[in-house]
Amino acid sequence: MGKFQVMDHPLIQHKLTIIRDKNCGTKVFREVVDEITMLMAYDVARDMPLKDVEIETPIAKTTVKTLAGKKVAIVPILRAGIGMVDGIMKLIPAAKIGHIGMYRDEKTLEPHEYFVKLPADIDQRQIFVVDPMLATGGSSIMAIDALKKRGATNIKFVCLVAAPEGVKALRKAHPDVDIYTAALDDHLNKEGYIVPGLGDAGDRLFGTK
Ligand code: U5P
Repeated sequence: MGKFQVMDHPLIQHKLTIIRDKNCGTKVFREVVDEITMLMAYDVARDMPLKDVEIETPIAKTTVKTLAGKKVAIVPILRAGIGMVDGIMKLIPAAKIGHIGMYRDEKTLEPHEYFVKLPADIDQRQIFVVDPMLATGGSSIMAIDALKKRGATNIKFVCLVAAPEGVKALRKAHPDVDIYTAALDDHLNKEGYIVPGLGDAGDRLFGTK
């Protein structure tokens, strides 16, 4: 079974409170999502494997560590996931970025895949799938289905706010996937929004409402 981790570092909790507030505007929302994602990425990357390299400091030759593992791909679920790409890129600048476009039918709440563009060697990469909200789990399950269909095996899912319903569904559908969230909220409402949540993450990031 994959990991399930609520990353409740005080800085993360504080910053999450800023963006939950309905009076937080688009500019601050975007900046703080970026900061939270960077803080999360630091710990999500904790189990990245290292290997020895020999280098020469100004003083002596020495054997030290460098990242050895699979190369990384960040895969945002469009459109809200885009807000979480830069925060990870700041720490792992060599990562490639894939995109998976999903939209949610507002009546049935069923997700639909409309766009998939991934690095050619996606099957070789450590993948961070990002979406700020894990609500019903429909989008993340389908995005991860799309990745596995193309050979991906090493997948972590990173979100800011999760509902218990979504965590349960994602773990059932993809038990091998590690899930990292900044907060585990109370429940989903009838419209599929997380309560208390932070509203529609895409609209708040891009100022579309
Ligand atoms: N979503 C929100 N806020 C919520 C619930 C869902 O923005 O409170 C959006 C997210 O953008 C995410 C998608 O991409 O819906 C996740 O929904 P689901 O497929 O997990 O239900």
